[in-house]
Amino acid sequence: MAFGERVRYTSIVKTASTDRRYKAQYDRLIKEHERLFRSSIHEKIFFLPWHRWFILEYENLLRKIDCRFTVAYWDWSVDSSDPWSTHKWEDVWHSVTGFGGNGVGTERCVKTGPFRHGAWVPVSSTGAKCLTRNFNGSPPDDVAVQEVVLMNDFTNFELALRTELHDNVHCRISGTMCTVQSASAPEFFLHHGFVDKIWDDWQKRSISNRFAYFPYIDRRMSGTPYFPKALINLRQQPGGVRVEYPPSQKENRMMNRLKGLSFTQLRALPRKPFTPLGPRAVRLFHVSQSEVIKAKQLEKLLQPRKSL
Ligand SMILES: [Cu+2]
Repeated sequence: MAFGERVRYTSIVKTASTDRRYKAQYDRLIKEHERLFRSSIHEKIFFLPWHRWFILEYENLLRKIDCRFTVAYWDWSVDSSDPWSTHKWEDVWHSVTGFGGNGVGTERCVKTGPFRHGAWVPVSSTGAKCLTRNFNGSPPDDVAVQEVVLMNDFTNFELALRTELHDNVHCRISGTMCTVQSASAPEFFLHHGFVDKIWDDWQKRSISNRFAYFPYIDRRMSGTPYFPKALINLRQQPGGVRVEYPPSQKENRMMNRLKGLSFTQLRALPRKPFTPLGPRAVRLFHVSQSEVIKAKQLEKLLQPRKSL
C-alpha cells in the first residue's frame, strides 16, 4: 500500500472504534469474537470460514466510513527475518503509516502510533486501559508458508495453517493478540487477512481443494446465519462481495525464487529456523493433545533440514 493509503487505513479503524456513530456496532462485532472464542470457531470445523465471515463483517462496517476501505493483509512470512522493525515507513509497526510499535514497561502498553496509550482504548470486558504487545521470536518464513500451501491433505493443511501459522503468530506478537480479547487489537485483521489469503492460495490449486471438507458440514457457524460452504468461494461472498488478495511486491520476488520447487526441494533450502508453536498459544486456542502431537510432526517438516 502507498503511504497515503496506509495513513487512511488506520484513521478509518480509529474512526470506527471511537466515533459515536460507529462505536456501538464496532464494539458489538469485536466482542462476538471473545464471546464465541471457545465455541468451535478455533477448531477445524469452523476456523477458516468463520474468520473469513468475520473479516467481511468488519470490512462492511468500515466501508460505511469510507467506501475505499478494504482489509489489508500483513505477510509476516516475507518479513520473518526482521518482523518487528518500526523505522521504515513500509513497516507494519511504523508510528505514522502503521499500527505503532512494541509495548513497553512492565504493563507492555503500546505508546506509539495511532493506537497508543492515552489516545485509544481497546474494546475490553476486563477494563484493559491500553493495547499491549510483547514482540518475540520469528514468525514462520516464506518457505514454511509455501510448504503449507503445497500440502495435499486438507486435514494436514488446515492443522498446519491453524496451529503452526495462525496460533503461533498470535503469540509472537503477544500482548492483546495472545488473549481471548485478540480481536480488539487492530493488527488482528492484518494477521487474519494473511491467514485467509493462504487458504485462498491453497483453494486455487485445484477443484478438490476448493470443495474440500466444508461443503459436508451441515451446521451453521456460531453466531452467524451461514453454513461454512457459503464462504468457500472468495469471489462469491455473502452480499455479492468479490475478494481478491493481490500478491505483494515482496511476495512476487520470493515466488520467483520458490516457484516450481517441490516440497522436498523447499525443505533442502538452508534457512534460519522459525520460533516453534509454544505452550501459551496451545493453551489459549485449546489445541487438543492429539492435535498438538500431529502439529509438532508437521512443524518438523516445516523447519529447515539444514539451518543457517
Ligand atoms: Cu479467532
